[in-house]
Amino acid sequence: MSPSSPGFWRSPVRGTWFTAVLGTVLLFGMTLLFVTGLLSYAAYNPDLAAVNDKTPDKGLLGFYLFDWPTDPHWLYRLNQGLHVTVGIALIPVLLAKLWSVLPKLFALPPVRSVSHALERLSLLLLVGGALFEFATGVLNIQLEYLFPGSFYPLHFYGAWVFFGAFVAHAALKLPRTVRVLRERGLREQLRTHDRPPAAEPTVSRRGALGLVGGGSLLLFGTTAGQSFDGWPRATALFAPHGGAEPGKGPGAFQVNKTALSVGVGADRTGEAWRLVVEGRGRTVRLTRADLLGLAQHSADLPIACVEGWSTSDQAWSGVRLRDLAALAGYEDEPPAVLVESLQLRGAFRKAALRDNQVRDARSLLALRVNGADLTPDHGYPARVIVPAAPGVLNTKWVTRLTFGEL
Ligand SMILES: Nc1nc2c(c(=O)[nH]1)N[C@H]1C(S)=C(S)[C@@H](COP(=O)(O)O)O[C@H]1N2
Ligand SMILES: [Mo]
Repeated sequence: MSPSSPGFWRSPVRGTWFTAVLGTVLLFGMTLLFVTGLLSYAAYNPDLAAVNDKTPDKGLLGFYLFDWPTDPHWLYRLNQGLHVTVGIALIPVLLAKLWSVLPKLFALPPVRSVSHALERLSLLLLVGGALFEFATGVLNIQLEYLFPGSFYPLHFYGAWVFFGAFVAHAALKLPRTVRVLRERGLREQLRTHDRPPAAEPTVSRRGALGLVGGGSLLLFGTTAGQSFDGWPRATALFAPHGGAEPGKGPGAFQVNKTALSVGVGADRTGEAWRLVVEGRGRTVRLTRADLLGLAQHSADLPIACVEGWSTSDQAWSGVRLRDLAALAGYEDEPPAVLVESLQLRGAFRKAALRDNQVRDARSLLALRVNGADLTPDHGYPARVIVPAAPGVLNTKWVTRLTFGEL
């Protein structure tokens, strides 16, 4: 028997009701992923294109971009925690949904009419787009940037292709979905089948939904902990950095890239280190002692990575970015800034911050955290920390700040 004959697909669990339930979950879930994904992209200051984003020709697809705010200070932490945790938890739902409609892939004739051909093409974009987005997303968080530079454009364009097809698909299927779900109640459905079983079912509908829901919950429960400190982090088995709190002491919170792994050695962060601040025709060079001699301010802010993990608020202290802008000749209305690290290899050596971020009194060039000097891994001698910004904009091992239009 071939897959194109109906008898080949024997599971009585398949059917419009099972598909409709999973489709409804995905309707809300995928919409949340799309929205939080676009917000995450906006948070990256992609319009400061020279540095932060090299996505070619976003053009119209960048229509929603706005100046990412600095309040509330946990905004990116929440956004990205949702994006990654919900994304991972939806994997079993997506797979079950595809399984439930699999026979349609083999239906003959492959194309019945022009409109049928168009529908199949849209399904190709829908399914291909969904698998592509989940694959690139999971690879990016688990392999710590398999493709650092290219992940953003891939995931960004993939999202638009997927979502276009998703909207069309949802609009087409919504009336039927609503009808199927209204027809009979959940309890009854869990007991019955759409058609007489061709074989003894290996799993009941209740069992099938339980499997999908249980899988989802398991992934949720082993991922969500990465957005919290203390014991919940120990439950984050699927998090890229595992569930471990890195050591003890003031600097014992999650580290993205260690100093060693990107070749930042003590030879370049010791006495020889200087911070160069450039602005309106002025260049100022400062030692760490000079910086400690300037007015010190503190701010309680988290690190929230695009990978979804985050720390709770840490007590940072150092010099306000806007005070450094003033040193460079921008006494009032500080402009955007280009931040450069002394790091020689690897990604994230530079980042651009927008003027609203520079102006915020909590945006610091931090020298200390939790009452002690920064550890080498957290960016000693000096690092940027900005409220509500993605972790990637909080450049470590800073050596140069260039204020001005970007
Ligand atoms: N120079 C430099 N700064 C960097 C990075 C880096 O790799 N190099 N990683 C960024 C990313 S992606 C994150 S999430 C934060 C992590 O900061 P932490 O390691 O202190 O927690 O640092 C950011 N600053
Ligand atoms: Mo990050």
